[in-house]
Amino acid sequence: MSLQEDLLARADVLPRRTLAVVAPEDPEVMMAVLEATQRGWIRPHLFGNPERIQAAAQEARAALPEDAVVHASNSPQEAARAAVLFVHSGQAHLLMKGLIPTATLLREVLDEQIGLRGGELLSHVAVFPWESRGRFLLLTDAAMNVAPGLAEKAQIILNAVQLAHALGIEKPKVAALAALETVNPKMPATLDAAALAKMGDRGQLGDAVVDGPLALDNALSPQAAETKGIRSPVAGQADILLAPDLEAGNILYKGLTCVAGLEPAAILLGARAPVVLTSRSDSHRSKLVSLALGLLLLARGSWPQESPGRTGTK
Ligand code: COD
Repeated sequence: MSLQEDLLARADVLPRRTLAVVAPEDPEVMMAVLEATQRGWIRPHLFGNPERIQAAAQEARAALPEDAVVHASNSPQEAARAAVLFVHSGQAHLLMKGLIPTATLLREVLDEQIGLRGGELLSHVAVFPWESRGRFLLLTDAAMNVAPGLAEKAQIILNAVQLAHALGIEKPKVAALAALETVNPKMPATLDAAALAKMGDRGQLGDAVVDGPLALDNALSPQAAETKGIRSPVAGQADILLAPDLEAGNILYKGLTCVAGLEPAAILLGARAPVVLTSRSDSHRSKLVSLALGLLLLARGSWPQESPGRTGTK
């Protein structure tokens, strides 16, 4: 069984949840949502333009569940606002991004009145199934935090560690990435990485092993680490890659998908509910596995706030 299939099978036995989808006006989103519905994972509520949603369902050759569509025709922002409010008010357990720019959705998620802030920093984690190594590779943050400082990077690591634990990685190895493995005062990413490594040593970053700075090859390739003589419990074996900023993270994400052909799942952590946040160009499989991640996280019950009225059983 592939790593992705294993995740899907794990979601098959979890309680059914209510999902709010923002602008699912795209066949790839629709296929993922409808497959998740058929597998018994979710009750979907689809926020957006009804005609375009119907057209996407037809293109995906799938029938929409009755009463699933919630009218929000004017703009993707209107759909985002309505869907976020739906989750905020406890009517859905998780949120999913459809055909809408990431920043437009995130602004609604961050809204102080109706948003999903949970008191922590929100951050994005991508999960790549690395089949040839038989394990998952997590990358953060490729989509939300533009230029995180040291404190933000620490919280970004804590969020990713939470997801790694949900995936069954007991003590994830975290590589704080930079362009090289030595500290260079002219390269701020190396300074942050060294400080994070020390925070990790002192137990400030949860149940994880953190090291840095590490260049990408040193983080992932045991041979590269050996050739360079790097003695580190993380080198060559990283489970989580912390990017120094969003540009680097996003380029690495797209490199892994477009060049290496890996199919990511992706999710936002730190909010009051899991937010499934894949790239608009990701496949329906990628979106389905991302939904499975959201369900796994909910099943661990580690969310900052759960509304009392929610029902979590099939
Ligand atoms: N977690 C918690 N609170 C946050 C976070 C966060 N990660 N980011 C901002 N906030 C809070 C701030 O403290 C503030 O109170 C409020 O939200 C607004 O913050 P600003 O002023 O930074 O808000 P914006 O609207 O200028 O920016 C927020 C975005 C998420 C839109 C911005 O960070 C962004 O554009 N991120 C990148 C999104 C993107 O384009 N990704 C592309 C790759 S897919």
